[in-house]
Amino acid sequence: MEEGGNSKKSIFSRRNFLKASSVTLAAGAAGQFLPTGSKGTRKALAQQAKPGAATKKFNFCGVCSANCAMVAHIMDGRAVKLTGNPDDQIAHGKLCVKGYAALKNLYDPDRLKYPMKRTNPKKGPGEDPGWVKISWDEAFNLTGQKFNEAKEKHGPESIAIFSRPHDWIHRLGKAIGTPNLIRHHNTCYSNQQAMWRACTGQGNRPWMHDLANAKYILSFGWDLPGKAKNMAARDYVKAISNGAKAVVIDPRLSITASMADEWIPIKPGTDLAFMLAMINIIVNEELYDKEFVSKYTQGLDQLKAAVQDYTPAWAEGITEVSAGTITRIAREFSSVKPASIPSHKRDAGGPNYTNSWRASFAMIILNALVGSIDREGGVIFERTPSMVSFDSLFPAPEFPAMRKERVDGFEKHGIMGAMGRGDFSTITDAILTEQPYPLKAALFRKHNVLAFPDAVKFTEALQKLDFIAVLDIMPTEIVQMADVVLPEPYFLETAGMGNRVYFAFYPQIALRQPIIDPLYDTKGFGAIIEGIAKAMGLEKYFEGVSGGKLRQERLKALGTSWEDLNKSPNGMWADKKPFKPTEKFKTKSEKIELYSTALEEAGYDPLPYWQPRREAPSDNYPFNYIIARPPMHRMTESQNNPLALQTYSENTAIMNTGAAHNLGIRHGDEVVVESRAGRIKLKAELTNGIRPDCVCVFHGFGHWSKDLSLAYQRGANDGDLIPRINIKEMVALKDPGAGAAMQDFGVRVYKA
Ligand SMILES: Nc1nc2c(c(=O)[nH]1)N[C@H]1C(S)=C(S)[C@@H](COP(=O)(O)OP(=O)(O)OC[C@H]3O[C@@H](n4cnc5c(=O)[nH]c(N)nc54)[C@H](O)[C@@H]3O)O[C@H]1N2
Ligand SMILES: Nc1nc2c(c(=O)[nH]1)N[C@H]1C(S)=C(S)[C@@H](COP(=O)(O)OP(=O)(O)OC[C@H]3O[C@@H](n4cnc5c(=O)[nH]c(N)nc54)[C@H](O)[C@@H]3O)O[C@H]1N2
Ligand code: SF4
Ligand SMILES: [Mo]
Repeated sequence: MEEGGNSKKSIFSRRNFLKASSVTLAAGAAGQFLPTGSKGTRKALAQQAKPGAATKKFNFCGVCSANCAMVAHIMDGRAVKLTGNPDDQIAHGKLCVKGYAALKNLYDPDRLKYPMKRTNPKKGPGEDPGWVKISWDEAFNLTGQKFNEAKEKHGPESIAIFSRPHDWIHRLGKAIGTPNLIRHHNTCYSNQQAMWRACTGQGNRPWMHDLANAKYILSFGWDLPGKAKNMAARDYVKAISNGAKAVVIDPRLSITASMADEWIPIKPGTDLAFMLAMINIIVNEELYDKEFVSKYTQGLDQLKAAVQDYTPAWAEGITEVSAGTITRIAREFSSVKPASIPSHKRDAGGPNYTNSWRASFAMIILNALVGSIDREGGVIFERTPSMVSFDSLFPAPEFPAMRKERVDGFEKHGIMGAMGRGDFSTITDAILTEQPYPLKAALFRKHNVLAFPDAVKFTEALQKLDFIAVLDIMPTEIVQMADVVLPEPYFLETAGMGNRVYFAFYPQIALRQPIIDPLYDTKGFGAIIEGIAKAMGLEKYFEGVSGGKLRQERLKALGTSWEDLNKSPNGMWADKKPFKPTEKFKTKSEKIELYSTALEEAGYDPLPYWQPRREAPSDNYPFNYIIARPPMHRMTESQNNPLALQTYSENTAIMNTGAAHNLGIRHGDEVVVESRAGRIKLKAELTNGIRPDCVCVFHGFGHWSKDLSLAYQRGANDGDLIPRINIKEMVALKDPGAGAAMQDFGVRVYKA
């Protein structure tokens, strides 16, 4: 690959790649994320019926948020195999490599087995917490007492709950009276969510895509096949096998790029310029879908006026992709039907750069211009069953008054602020400086230390808190920072139901049955939250609340029941109705707003004007830093899984061969990667599949918890290099999604 180059053909021809991938499939489990048909699964299921054979239970995968429905095969009380549920819209009978490996998590000997308290007050890497086993009563009482102490001395807002959104968590937060429910979204997809809300009025961004029917697929860093997301890989391969053209714009030769017709290694953080130039061509040459645009969008004239200066020649200077290539792709994209730009979380529209929200905006506009929003071959709004709400079923007594100002400043962002998601970038400085006010205690669930920008500093900040309670399943780094540990069962030991979201052309629900009895002295999430509430004297907010009743009422409203779902021969409930494209969108104008009035009202640019990223590489830090994740690992949760480690055992600094050699770095050498925030040491991995000005590090490694016996000290944490942002800086960035700018800084690399 040349730097500053024009588009390049993929280094693999498509046919050779597919041939090569089928060889890998035959060779081992690592390749199983690619679809191979569900015949084998059906045969295995048929065998279950025979007496003396394994019994089967239904569940759905909790390793990632795709939640593929699974069938568990149990022999003599032990789960021996997981397979995909053939009737699930998402799984289509297949799991991915991470899902198949989930049994190793279930039976991981390092799992948390009972409640514990620490005896060593010192916290952090290298400190032994001095765990002591305690009873559940003691765990609840200690947590309740410490939370109440913080509440009485410093106000309820001095308690923060770090957790993904959940009914029980919302209830607990309101009962305590803290506005500080802090979630990870601004490191993940908040930009995309903000922009879909602004342009289409959807509460969230769409989670699915009709890739199988697309004839032209344009990816700006979209790489779900490279995450082993089965449903995406399956349809991507199907589309290109049916003759669709795939073009991947990515500084790195991703797995998606390796299967594409064309790989365009764009300069990082400049996709917005490429997209604006595409819009310029499509609008000026009137190549857009006239019927769709006039019927379902508003703001074309303002958009046209705004993009006049954004010519392909202008974009060439910014993106290092030739004007000819940009023009050709704009024309192809708007003439082949259906064409679309799939997008998920951390692609060019994710919270990677300070201009990423504008790129997310431009991607929505491009999809709208070619009529690919909620249409065949395009981005699809998932069709999920409507659910009775927790609050309507369990109305609460009046909640205490709550301070509006959040400790992470998230309420200061119009559009996303209202959703109360949370900011992982600003929380560290807020704790350290006690601004806007002091935080004294925290409850953590499903969030780990290594997920925070500048994780080293975040760990330091946590040492300032008086008390930390952690709900977890494994002794990860956040557990090492805990005063009290409240262990939960693994999802395979729990009951529940899950809407199909990632592939929901029609409403469908999957059943979750405990596949074995819980192995340890754990308690379900709801029971733990209620236990804490009771110990705090807040039991009135949870009176009558029950997960069983919630499930039952939700199913009743759909005309079925928990009993029926449990009796269903395939572990699924479905309301198969034909797909009806959206006619009216949920914006003020009931159209897709190319000129967003919602953004304008909230004080943001209503159009995706050009803005460069915050911090391009400099003489001091000459490399772009790229973060991605490998197919076989899941965030910081799988590095103790022996199967995942067999296929990928530690992360590396992925560099361009020529650029590394210029620095005297050879494949396998130890190198230091350093940013203005920190430094990490790992092995260099050299490839031609990355731009010479980039270094890529996969996320998930660098564990310092000694209780993770396999994960301990493998590789390094990419996030030690990400500069945190304080509230003032975050507000000044005027990003409607309050994105964490995960890659918006330069790094230097040298031999260790
Ligand atoms: N296997 C696996 N799957 C997962 C996860 C996991 O940990 N493991 N995590 C899940 C979660 S929570 C998330 S958020 C998603 C994330 O999954 P993705 O959204 O696929 O995000 P990344 O893995 O970060 O990959 C982003 C891609 O963007 C490219 N990129 C970086 N900078 C630029 C740029 O400036 N321009 C362009 N065009 N491309 C760029 C990178 O090279 C990379 O190929 O994956 C989900 N699925
Ligand atoms: N440096 C860096 N930071 C990042 C990212 C990155 O690429 N690089 N990516 C960002 C993104 S996209 C995301 S989505 C976030 C994810 O960040 P997190 O949501 O914090 O995800 P993990 O780091 O995997 O940590 C999850 C924790 O939950 C625990 N856990 C798993 N299952 C259960 C369960 O059923 N119950 C309970 N109680 N605990 C459980 C795990 O053991 C682990 O301690 O990270 C963000 N932070
Ligand atoms: S894609 Fe893989 S990890 Fe995610 S839910 Fe499906 S099987 Fe599980
Ligand atoms: Mo994410």
